[in-house]
Amino acid sequence: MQDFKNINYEIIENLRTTDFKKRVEGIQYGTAGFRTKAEDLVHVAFAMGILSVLRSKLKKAAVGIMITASHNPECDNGLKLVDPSGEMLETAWEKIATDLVNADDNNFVPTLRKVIKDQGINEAAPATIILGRDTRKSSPKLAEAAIKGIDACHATLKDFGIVNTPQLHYLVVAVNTNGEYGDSSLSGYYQKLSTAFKNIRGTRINNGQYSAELQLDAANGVGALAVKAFQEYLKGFLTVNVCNDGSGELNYMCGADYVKIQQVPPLNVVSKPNVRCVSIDGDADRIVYFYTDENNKFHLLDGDRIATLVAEYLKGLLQESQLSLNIGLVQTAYANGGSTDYIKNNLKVPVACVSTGVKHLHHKALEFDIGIYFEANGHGTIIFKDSAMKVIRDAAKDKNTTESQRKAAAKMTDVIDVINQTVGDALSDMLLVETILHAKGWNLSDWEESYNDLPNRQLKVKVQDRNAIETADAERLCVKPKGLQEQIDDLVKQYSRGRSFVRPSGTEDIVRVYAECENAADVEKLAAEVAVAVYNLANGIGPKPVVPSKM
Ligand code: 16G
Ligand code: ZN
Repeated sequence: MQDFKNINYEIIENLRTTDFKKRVEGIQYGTAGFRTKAEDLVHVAFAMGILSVLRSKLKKAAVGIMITASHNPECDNGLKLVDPSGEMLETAWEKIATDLVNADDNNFVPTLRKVIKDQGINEAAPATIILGRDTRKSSPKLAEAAIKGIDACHATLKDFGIVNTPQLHYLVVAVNTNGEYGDSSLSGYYQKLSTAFKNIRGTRINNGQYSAELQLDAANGVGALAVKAFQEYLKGFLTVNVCNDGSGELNYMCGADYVKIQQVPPLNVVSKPNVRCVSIDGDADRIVYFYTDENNKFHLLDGDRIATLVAEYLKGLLQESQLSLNIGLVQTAYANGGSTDYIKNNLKVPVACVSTGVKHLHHKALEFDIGIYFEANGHGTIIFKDSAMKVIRDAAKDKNTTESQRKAAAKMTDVIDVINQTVGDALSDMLLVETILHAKGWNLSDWEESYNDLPNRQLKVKVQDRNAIETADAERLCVKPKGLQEQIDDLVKQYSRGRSFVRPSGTEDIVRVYAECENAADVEKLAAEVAVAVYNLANGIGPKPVVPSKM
């Protein structure tokens, strides 16, 4: 029998008032957990170590802690908790986390006791924490602080050291399903995804316009390690040439976020025209594809493209296998209007729009038998209901159907195993896209031909208080400050296929502006005009009629 010792409040109080004193006020658990300057996070890490134990005791399952600040600069860091099913921390607990971290040092233990009482947590219950961190210089110190918190609660710690975000999510689910989802080790992760990929690829490595080689920009982040590990498993099936592999500055002019926002290739990708390139972000949960053509024009294939490619492919496999499972696609307001029109009019797949942030997309996607969700920034995955996976697996073995039906179902079972269903996973998504391009015999320009993106632009506006902006209808409508939505409507009206929305960032102290319209020359102007309207109204300068007539 294991001896479950209770939480040691004395040690906690002692540490909180010495090594892990509160450093800053008002830090918030946002869409990506806590994220700020690394030196301000040490006390946060300690508190999160403790809170993860409470969460684990409550849920009677392992909970994850990931230390990373994704695409932020090296000086930043962050912490997020991963729920037992691999999902983001439940929303109600974001406030609990925020309150605990911001409690005054001498009020920390009482706050902790209150959480335990309010949530009805059994202190004597066992707890297991899965810990992972990225390659930032500040990460070991934060991991150490979290471990101090975990140890003070006498929980079981499984420290996986350096991993990327999707690997940590995978490990949490693998542990909680006793290996049913996959072996709970990094080698289990590589093995599961690469075996399924190789099964589908078979012996024909190249096909039509598709060649099994690509360039990968790893943002100088933790993802580079996973790519290198994958190279071994994929030998002979896919050649991945890595640049920005950690030898340069993290996220500096490289990575998926940079490439998507700036719409330019990253530093150090030296490739011939029309070569297939991908950029992943600093913690490997986002991916975009791109290439530069013979006229040196840059082409981006983002999360919207991946979602449509996958939707079409899975729809085809369902038709071939004659399984009546429903597929749905989930996007955010950032999805290009071109992609949404294509999904509705050509793919004829139901499409939903939700607020930014993985938890919103993930929850909505759970409503479908097969839910495909992607943010335009390249974060996304595909989730299959347990019942849908059973139907597919049974169909692969069903002797009463035709061989082609069985084959399509069998292919889908491998597709399921290529996918990291627990969260957006850049490398799993890459293997899936490579599978589909290979099946179709496509290069990137073939893929790009399915629909045209509308020219688009994103801007950041610094205002006194970004919370002056409030939105509704999945962030497509601005309800505060008064009059701003009317101004946006007036501006948008002047541009063919114009659309624009604004929202306060959840990760930076700014307001984001998105604009798209038919004409590339106009989109900068539309974005700038909306940005001016935001600046004026959010700072209380206005309402000012910034409605310049279009020339
Ligand atoms: C976080 C979100 C990401 C979202 C981004 C928006 C998670 C795990 N990550 O990185 O999905 O796109 O925030 O950032 O939910 P913003 O609020 O600064 O625009
Ligand atoms: Zn990320």
